[in-house]
Amino acid sequence: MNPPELAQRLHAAEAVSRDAGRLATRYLADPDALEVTLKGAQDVLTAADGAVERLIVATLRAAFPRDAFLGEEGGRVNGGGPDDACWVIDPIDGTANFARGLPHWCVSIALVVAGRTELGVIYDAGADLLYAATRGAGAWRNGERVSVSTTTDLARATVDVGYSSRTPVEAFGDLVTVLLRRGINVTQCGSAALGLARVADGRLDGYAERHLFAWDALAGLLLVEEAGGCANAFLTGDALTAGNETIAATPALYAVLVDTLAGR
Ligand code: LIP
Repeated sequence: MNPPELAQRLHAAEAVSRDAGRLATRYLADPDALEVTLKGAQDVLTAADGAVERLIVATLRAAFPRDAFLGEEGGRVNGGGPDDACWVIDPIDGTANFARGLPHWCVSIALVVAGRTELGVIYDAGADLLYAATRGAGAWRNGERVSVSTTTDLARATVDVGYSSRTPVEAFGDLVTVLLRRGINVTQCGSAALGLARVADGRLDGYAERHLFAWDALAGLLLVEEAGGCANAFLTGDALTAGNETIAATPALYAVLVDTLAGR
């Protein structure tokens, strides 16, 4: 994909993420319309998730009819071969927070081309913060360049973590215990994409979760890399559909997180 084609897609993703955030916010104004259900234990789904994803897919498909789509709620649309452009969409990341009117949720859109994330957009509608990155062109928040923190002292570091029933409770407990024992402050905001965006803009120093799906993680991982941080190679094997572990941090903290998740 050439730079002008990528630039067109970034502009479209930024615009539709704002529209998606406005649509999700309208649902919050009418709790009866939310229709909150569970896909599994603590795996919340609302009517807004589907409506927002349909808006994003319809808008981007009209603009880029040859592109493929992979959404958290709608699955694969337009098929596409391994070298085609594929949009990877989490319409509302942090759905459990969204369903209860808590602030930590966002729209997350990534574009994968030939197995590599080439652009990522995360929109924190509650705070009106639009994060965007294309590979090699830096990470941005509301049009201003951002970078990871310069934290090196673990006693000053804060790492956001996430958990889902897809991984053992004990493994999550071990992760938190080891980080706390190393003097690191641990938070769990409940949205991986937002946690990763906040690593990119320097307000957090790392993010770790033992399993995430591509739609949760890809946009945020690119933001962190483009902001001067380190991130694990998420898209190995069948990770685009099966998911993978997610580790992203400042250069000073990254090895600590890798070792902690590896039990070293
Ligand atoms: C959520 C992630 C969160 C993770 C949750 C869930 P969703 O995504 O952002 O970090 O811990 O288990 O996967 O379901 O709100 O899109």
